[in-house]
Amino acid sequence: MIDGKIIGELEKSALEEISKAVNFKELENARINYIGRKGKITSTLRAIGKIPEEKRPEMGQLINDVKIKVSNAYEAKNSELSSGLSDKDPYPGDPTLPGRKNWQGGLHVLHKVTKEIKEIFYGMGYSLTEGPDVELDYYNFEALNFPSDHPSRDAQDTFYINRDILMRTQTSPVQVRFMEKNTPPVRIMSPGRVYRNETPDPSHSAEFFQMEGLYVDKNVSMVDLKNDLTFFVKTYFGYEAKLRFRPHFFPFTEPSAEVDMSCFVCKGEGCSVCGKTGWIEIMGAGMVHPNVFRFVGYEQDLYTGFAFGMGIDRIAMLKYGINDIRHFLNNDLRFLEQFWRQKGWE
Ligand code: 2NL
Repeated sequence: MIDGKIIGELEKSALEEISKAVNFKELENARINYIGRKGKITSTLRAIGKIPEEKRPEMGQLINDVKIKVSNAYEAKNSELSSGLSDKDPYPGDPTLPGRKNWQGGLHVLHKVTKEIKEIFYGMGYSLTEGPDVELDYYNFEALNFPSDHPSRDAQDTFYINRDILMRTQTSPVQVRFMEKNTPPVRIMSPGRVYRNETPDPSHSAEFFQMEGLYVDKNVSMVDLKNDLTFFVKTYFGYEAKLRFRPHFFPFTEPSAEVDMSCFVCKGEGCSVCGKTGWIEIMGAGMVHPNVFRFVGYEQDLYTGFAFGMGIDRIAMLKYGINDIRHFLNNDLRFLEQFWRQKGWE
């Protein structure tokens, strides 16, 4: 039967247990024991209906007061423990152990390589332009002098949204948009994600990153192109690097070239990195085709320009010895975190 004595004893032992608690676990046990859903004070309060009716108000008041007191004691103890003011914990932990490390993330390796490339071109006076990943067929192909029967316009190579809209296959459309709105001199770079309908393998991915550059002014020649690209390659891969320009074809440039650098592993002797040739292909480039100027409304007789494009993933793979392009988008931290503490990177 519930009476004042039992309630008094409950109060005493509850307050005692709370005051003795030296950590959250003990405090939580005391709370569960007394004022939790199945605690002694809670169930006593619930059993109030079983005592004679005339005693209920008095006992109810008593047990309620106790519950409030115990709850207050619990709250007080809880903030005492939270503030760390309790020095009664006999197990404060071993202060000689090393502290817990703060987990810190880092930038994605492709982001960092993009940044490094950008810094070099900023140094040559290029500025940054960006544009949409979802493009009009007009900007991605038409204005870049791609004939309508060119194979890269096939749905097999390109992700089409509909007949006129597609995922950009290069970042050149960004530069076309820029030329439409600005008159020469134009000296821009456009990094970004591009999309091609590829089956992934160690050197192919349906999404990868490109850095394109464009310089248009009066009297821009192939010499200027070679100069800027040579400066970039030497700055990024080392001064001893040599460049080689091989004739090639791109619809939007004429003449066009593929650009190789001397192999930084074997210095041109021939090894597995360069496929025994001594040369590594790193980008494509050329003099902007007059038709491109016609599309953006530049005077073809007044201006000339060069353009180039490189795969950022490919540059990153060469720079850091990565053997599979698919690593970049797998988001496996064991791969990504290797590049967070490289020398010279913040
Ligand atoms: C490659 C080749 C290249 C360009 C990109 C370009 C842009 C405009 C006009 C003319 Cl707006 N050309 N871009 C030119 C030559 C090559 O990229 O193999 N990229 C990975």
